[in-house]
Amino acid sequence: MTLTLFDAARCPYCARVRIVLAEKDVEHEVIEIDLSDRPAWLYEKNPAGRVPVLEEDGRPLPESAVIMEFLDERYPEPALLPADPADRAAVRLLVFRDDALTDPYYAFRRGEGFEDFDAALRKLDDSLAARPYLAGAEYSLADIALVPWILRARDMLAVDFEPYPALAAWVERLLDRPAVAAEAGIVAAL
Ligand SMILES: N[C@@H](CCC(=O)N[C@@H](CS)C(=O)NCC(=O)O)C(=O)O
Repeated sequence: MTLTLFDAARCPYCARVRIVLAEKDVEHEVIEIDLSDRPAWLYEKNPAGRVPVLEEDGRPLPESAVIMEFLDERYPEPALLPADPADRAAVRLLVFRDDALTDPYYAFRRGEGFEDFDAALRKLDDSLAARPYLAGAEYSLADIALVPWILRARDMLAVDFEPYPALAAWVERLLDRPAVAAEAGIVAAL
């Protein structure tokens, strides 16, 4: 079975897939896409022309949330979705509502003020004050889905996490994992 990730280092959606592949230690090839001059053939793999695309034996799969779940099913160890359907649904809901974090992140990045991003970070901080991981006691796809924006906020937008102690502790907890630490290394090199 051959697995190819069409990737872009700066892309947080690709980061999700990179982290899942690293957690599961899956052998794969990486093709870096220059998004400012992307090849026409990318649209054959994803009509939206976006990365990530993961191709297994010539079958391209776009959309990071779908790819993450595909990888969790194809390579079940370590499991990144809980066993119980209600708990799985809770993880999926956090991923499905990722725009609660990403919309204010991009608005802040566009220079539209910090207020909404601050509110989103405070919400995450509140929720992480009650549990070690976003969906509860266990690390899951929900953490992987959101941490790419947090790492980029910290390292590329110079956001200080001191006002969000539970969020800061969660980042440190995640950085203990080699898969997330590797992604932090990619962000540091951007
Ligand atoms: N919903 C997609 C979003 C992917 C996405 O927006 N990727 C960006 C890079 S971070 C991209 O390819 N942008 C190029 C474009 O929008 O034309 C996913 O989750 O995979």
